[in-house]
Amino acid sequence: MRTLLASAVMLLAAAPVVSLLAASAAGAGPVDVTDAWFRALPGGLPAGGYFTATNTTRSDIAITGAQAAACGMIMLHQSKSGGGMAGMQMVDKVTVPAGGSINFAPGGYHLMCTDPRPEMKPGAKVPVVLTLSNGTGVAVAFAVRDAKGK
Ligand SMILES: [Cu+2]
Repeated sequence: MRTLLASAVMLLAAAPVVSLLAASAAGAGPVDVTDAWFRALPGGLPAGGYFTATNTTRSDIAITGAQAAACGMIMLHQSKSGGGMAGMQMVDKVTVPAGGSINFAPGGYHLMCTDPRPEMKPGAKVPVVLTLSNGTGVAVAFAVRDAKGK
């Protein structure tokens, strides 16, 4: 049984690369994304994106980027020493360990959505595709909250 399961996992890992257009729905892919939200700020300021990513496979998978029509540009960022624009840096990738999860949260890793479009307003949902190191993407609907995170 154990061997069968391992074989199934191997087969899944060897599945053909899925294009971003066919990105898997949240909850169905190698990386599950939950509690996804943006903090929308007034005045065209960048919106921070937060979520929890869980790797359901036996191999490390990295989040390598994101695409979102609601953002002029969207990047992976990491806050240093508690936050503020000056305390952030771009990162190339964030590894989600095999069978583990990682939090994108205020003060740590986050998506940085610059030049947010009008649809980035509290109460709305905006689609994001997270790109993964295995060549697939995860489509996630991010809830938009206000500056207080509500
Ligand atoms: Cu940032």
